Amino acid sequence: MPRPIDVNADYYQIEELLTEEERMVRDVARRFVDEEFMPRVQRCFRENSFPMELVPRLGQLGFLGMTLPTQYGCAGLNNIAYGLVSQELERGDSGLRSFASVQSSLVMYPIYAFGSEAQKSFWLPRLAKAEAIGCFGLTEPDFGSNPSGMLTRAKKEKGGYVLNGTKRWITNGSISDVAVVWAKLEQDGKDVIRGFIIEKERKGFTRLEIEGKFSFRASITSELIFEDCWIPEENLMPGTGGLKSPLMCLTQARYGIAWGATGAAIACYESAVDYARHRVMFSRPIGGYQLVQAKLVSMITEITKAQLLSYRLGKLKDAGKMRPEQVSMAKMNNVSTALHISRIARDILGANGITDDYPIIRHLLNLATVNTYEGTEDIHRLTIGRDITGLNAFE
Ligand code: TGC
Ligand code: FAD
Repeated sequence: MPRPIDVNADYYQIEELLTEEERMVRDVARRFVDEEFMPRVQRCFRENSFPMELVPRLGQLGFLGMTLPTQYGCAGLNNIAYGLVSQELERGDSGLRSFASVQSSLVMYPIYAFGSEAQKSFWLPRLAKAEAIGCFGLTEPDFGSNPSGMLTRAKKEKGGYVLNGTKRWITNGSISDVAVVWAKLEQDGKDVIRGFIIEKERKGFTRLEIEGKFSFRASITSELIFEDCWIPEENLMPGTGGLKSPLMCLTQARYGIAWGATGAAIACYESAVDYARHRVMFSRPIGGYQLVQAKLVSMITEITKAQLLSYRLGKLKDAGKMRPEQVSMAKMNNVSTALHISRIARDILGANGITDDYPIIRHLLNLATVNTYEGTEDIHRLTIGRDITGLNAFE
């Protein structure tokens, strides 16, 4: 389906708040999605594959690690530009935005924030150019919302570490060249969560693709298994120490998701408005009926509120004032709103709403995952609840 040109999801002229550079970056992402990604997405979703041929393009366009410094081959752009790119990529598909989120926020960010100079100068330029693909292993089969309970262990041995454990639900796991993996290491008689860089060739490292997903079908999700996997000492990221290290990465990724989910909502809204204006039932376009209009109005109102939340969050992030709890609010609100919008949009399309001739059912199925990963809606609600009451529901 061509993108309707006469529908504008920028109801509050947020465009005017953007700098020329931010608009330019956004427009590059928009063209890439419309011209290169959209013609492929239906096939990928049907076949449960990621369009690997576009991976180098993500690097060429500067979309990987785009806020990191130019010294490491990154674009050095601000967080509004990063947010706008996330929004455009997820207007295409959550799997496309996820690819960029994982590489940028969950692989390049920890290497940048916690890595040695040697790790940074080796990995960051390669990851920025998409010469290497990365994944992030935190979740385990029995430890999702509560990663502090993880069972994966690293044991110190002469010259390196031996890893044992299983990570599950890992985006890009089986197509990655390198994994950032979190494991407990005994230090001074205490278990401390540390981050390790693990190349795919390491003996004892197995990756298995998870099959049977009805969500994120244009994305690869995997299990990582470590069985006496030896890695050298220099693969430990020296700056990591405690659960706070992976949680800091999640804050970066959740920021991008808050913007991205709105992109998926916009795709659903645009498709629904276009459909409602043209679909005739009882001899009038359904968009002329008050009940349908009420649904469309609630969609654009929620999209506008989500855009403003993201924009303000971006300004706080660029000013170095953003708090993780503020990110929780934007992730929770914008994703659950997008999921709700996708459901209303699907309803407006009637039977056509369940086919992949339109983007809506694909976004709806994807958003069910986005509402779960990177902290479920409940976890973010409880995080904000803890912040405003001072009482910890997790204890
Ligand atoms: P808690 O005591 O709250 O925190 C431990 C330390 O970390 C600090 N902290 C954070 N720092 C930065 N950003 C955040 N978001 C932070 N949240 C907490 C905190 O201040 C503390 O610091 P310190 O100095 O006192 O040590 O830890 P807890 O065990 O009570 O857990 C809290 C909870 C439940 C919120 C946390 O575990 C959590 O966020 N759970 C959700 C797990 C999750 O989101 N997993 C995501 C896996 S990755 C993924 O889904 C990738 S999808 C990628 C894609 O495809 O796009
Ligand atoms: P659980 O933690 O078992 O939660 C189940 C339900 O219980 C949820 O509704 C939850 O909100 C609720 N719940 C849990 N605790 C509480 C509580 N204290 N109070 C109230 N309710 C609670 N992980 C990675 O590490 N790397 C990745 O790249 C990655 N990619 C993913 C890609 C996909 C497609 C998916 C589906 C997941 C991915 N994940 C990844 C894992 C994801 O982060 C976890 O699924 C998520 O954190 C939730 O964990 P869980 O699935 O174990 O759910």
